[in-house]
Amino acid sequence: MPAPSPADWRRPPNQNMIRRKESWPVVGETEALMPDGAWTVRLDGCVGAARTLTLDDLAALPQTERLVDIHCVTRWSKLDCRFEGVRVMDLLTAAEPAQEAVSVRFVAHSARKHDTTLTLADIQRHDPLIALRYDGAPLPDEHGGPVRIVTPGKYFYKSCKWLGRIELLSEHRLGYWESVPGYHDGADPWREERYVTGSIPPDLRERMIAQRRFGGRDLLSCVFDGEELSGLDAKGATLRNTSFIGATLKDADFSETYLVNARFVRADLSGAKLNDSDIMGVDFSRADLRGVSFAGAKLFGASFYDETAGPDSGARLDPDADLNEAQIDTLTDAQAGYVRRALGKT
Ligand SMILES: Nc1nc2c(c(=O)[nH]1)N[C@H]1C(S)=C(S)[C@@H](COP(=O)(O)O)O[C@H]1N2
Ligand SMILES: [Mo]
Repeated sequence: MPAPSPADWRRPPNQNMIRRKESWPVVGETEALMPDGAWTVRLDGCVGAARTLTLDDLAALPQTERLVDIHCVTRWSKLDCRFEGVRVMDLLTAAEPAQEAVSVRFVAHSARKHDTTLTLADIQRHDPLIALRYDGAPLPDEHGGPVRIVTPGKYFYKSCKWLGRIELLSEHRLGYWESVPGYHDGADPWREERYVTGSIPPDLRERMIAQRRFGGRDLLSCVFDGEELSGLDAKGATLRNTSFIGATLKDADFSETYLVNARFVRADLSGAKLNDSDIMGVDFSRADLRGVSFAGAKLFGASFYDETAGPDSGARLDPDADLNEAQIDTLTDAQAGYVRRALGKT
């Protein structure tokens, strides 16, 4: 057996690798809410020495450079991202955390005052960075500039963009993604701690299957494996991490549907509409995708075959499917290669 390449042993389960030079997608909020006046980071809560730091204050503190492997919950990873900034640990030490402090809340200068939390134990273990620079240049605005958190060893939702406040808490709390859509608070990519288990009342699930209408529902981690759902109307629904393994979904309407991390393994999607859907990280291996329309779909990190099982596990694609070159380009090399061959483009 050949030795695994570094990229293989550094790839957590079910993550797809982005090419090294490639930029990474903007996930979640796309812009900061600029504060009136200068950008500041407030450090307060259960600390002896609360303070407000300007960007100049942060830049004047000792800077640490770190190569971080980014693992997004939507199944893409990017290795060796070079961030520079101030260690959260250094700031906390100077702020004299109180005895009762157990957790740290990072809050953004953003429209929804986005937040995420890490326990002090996780801070010590993962040593997050208050990043001011990426790849030798100021952090780009859309990726959290001028200043964001970068937490190595956790899914990227534990890395708050546009940092405005660091609050020490005497009781651990859940952040936005962890409490609203149900992302896993552990966020360990090696244990695939992506989502908490979702559930819907069984009678509602039966009704949804019988009527084949999901309306505008917002569901997490639901399982529809093997169900007969031909002609399903799921237009505009939010279906995070849904399992449709082996389901019959002929002519289903998934247009404008949020389907991140859905599993369509062995599903029959022939004739389905995926127009303008968000299908990042979706698994289409062994699915029937003949006649599917993909116009406007976002498919960063999606899989069309199982790389462990080989190309025989690939999805069936029409040579005239409307997957365009820009979309195929957002896949990893291996996945893009499979799709191009299946579409007869090589
Ligand atoms: N302020 C803020 N920070 C955030 C988010 C957000 O919506 N708002 N999303 C998180 C998620 S889910 C991810 S994957 C990363 C995405 O960072 P990127 O846009 O630089 O890829 O930011 C995290 N930090
Ligand atoms: Mo994310």
